[in-house]
Amino acid sequence: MTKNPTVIKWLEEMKELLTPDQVMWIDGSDAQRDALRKEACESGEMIELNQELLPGCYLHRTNPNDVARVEDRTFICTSTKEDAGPTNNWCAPEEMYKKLYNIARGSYKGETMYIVPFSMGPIGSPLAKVGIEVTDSIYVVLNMLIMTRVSPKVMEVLGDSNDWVRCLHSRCDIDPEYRYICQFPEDNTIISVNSGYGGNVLLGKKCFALRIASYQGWKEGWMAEHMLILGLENPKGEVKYIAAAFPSACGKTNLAMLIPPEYLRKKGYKVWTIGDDIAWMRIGEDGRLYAINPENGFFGVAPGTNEKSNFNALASTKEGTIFTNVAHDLSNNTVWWEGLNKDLPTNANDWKGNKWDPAKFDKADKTTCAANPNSRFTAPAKNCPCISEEFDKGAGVPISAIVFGGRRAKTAPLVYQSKSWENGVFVGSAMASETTAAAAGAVGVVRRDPMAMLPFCGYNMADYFQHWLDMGKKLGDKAPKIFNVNWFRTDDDGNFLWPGFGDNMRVLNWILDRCEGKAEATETAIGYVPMPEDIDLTDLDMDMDTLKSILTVDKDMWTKEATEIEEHYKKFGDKLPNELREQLENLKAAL
Ligand code: OXD
Ligand code: MN
Repeated sequence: MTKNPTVIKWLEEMKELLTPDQVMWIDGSDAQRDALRKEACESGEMIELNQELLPGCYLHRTNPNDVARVEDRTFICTSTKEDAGPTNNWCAPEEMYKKLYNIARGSYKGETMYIVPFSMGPIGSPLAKVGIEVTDSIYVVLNMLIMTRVSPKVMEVLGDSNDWVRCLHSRCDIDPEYRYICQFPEDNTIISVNSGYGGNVLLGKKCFALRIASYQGWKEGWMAEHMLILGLENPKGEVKYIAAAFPSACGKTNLAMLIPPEYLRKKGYKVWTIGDDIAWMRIGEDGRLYAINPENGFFGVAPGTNEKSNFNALASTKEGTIFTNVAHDLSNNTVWWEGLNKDLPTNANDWKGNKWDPAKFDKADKTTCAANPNSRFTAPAKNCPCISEEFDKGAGVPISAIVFGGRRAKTAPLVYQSKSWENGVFVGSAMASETTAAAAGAVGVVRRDPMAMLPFCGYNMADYFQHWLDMGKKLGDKAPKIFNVNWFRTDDDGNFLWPGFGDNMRVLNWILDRCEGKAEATETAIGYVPMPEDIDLTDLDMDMDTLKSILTVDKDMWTKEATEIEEHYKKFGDKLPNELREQLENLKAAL
């Protein structure tokens, strides 16, 4: 498949370490994929679903000890601890290689070593990068075929270059005691052992496209961000692009695939999806910031996805999709999860494969769920009814606005615009979300998650903030405008005041109007807030007073917020960029 000496050398090392019985290059062909699907069904690794209702769709169950990303077992292995920074687990590369090689040694015995050459981003795009994953799991191969672009062309494009990411995955014994997800950014290397769960083993995604790529972006002058990308088309047919970062459980996939309210659809407004999770962004020849989605599919959370909450995501799962840890509806050999519809299946197996009793189902008790709360679908992006025609083009789309957001019951207004790029970086660096009743632990606890990158930044986060500031200097007046949104303001009884979902389009329209200098705003201590009449409430059951209430900036709350940001910043010590310290002082003074 290749003459690239660096690839040949690494694969030889891997063979020697892992001692597989056979080696198979994955070529992206339908015939090879079909044979692997068949083999996985025969071994019980996957279950073939109803091929009339869900053609090309399969169900997989992971070990119950292995159902989510494991942040406490995720390491950034740089030469010095300082390079990994205060927000990452760190281990010296030498020590970690030794430990992981000891765990993985001989672990492919009796198995096939699958070699998956993949491109993150359209093959050959100047914004794309190449990786090679070796794995002993057919499930991983089949997921990689959906989530990335796999083809012999990838190796052609790579040629003799050494600019590719080495990805080693071994299931070993799925032993949580020896589970490690390790990034070696200085060596373009990722090693994942003892897991079979998507986020830990589809190494193109979080490990490469965020942790390794953020480090590469820092060194090479571009950005890898935990952001969705969408295009908003107005009735004149003009499309403007927005990139948005939110911590988990804030509706990123829903926003990426939003369906505008009816009155806007009738006028001719449309939303086009480019990506739902990751954006790679570079400065283009015209000086603007261009973004691609490096992925080729969606690895979405199933529970809560339904025709109303996200019609387009659900439609994306109807063909060629792998479901992981959802319930198996035996009545028609399809899948089910909490929130799909109101009809609890009466003849189903739960995500562990045990008979599920709907009579025992209690919404408040996650242990009674049919589907694991973090159950997933791996769906091809091309299935999405609103996928953008720019999705597969390598040039990327010019970003007009960057949007940050979080779940804040009271503090943050529905939307505000930062006062400058530096001020926007400050807003992103202080991003926070409140924990919900859905997760264990106290409700309403604020977790700071800068740019939604806390678990994904592959180097010192203070350097990452500086990199953002440096990118702003390079972009100058061509820089996207930076905004913050909060769909989650509540009244005193905890009821949401903003309808969210498709109605978020009303806010996106204000954001784009601001980018074009078309909308007014009120200057507050934290930034520019809309004039209430500029948020279009047509057909909404919402009065002006409620809208005004969610646009307020409360001085006392923000004074407390400023104190908390100061505390958050202490972690970074002297490395915190001065510009951000100044921004904090400006905020305090303005309050
Ligand atoms: C994801 C995540 O799976 O952010 O996308 O956890
Ligand atoms: Mn994500």
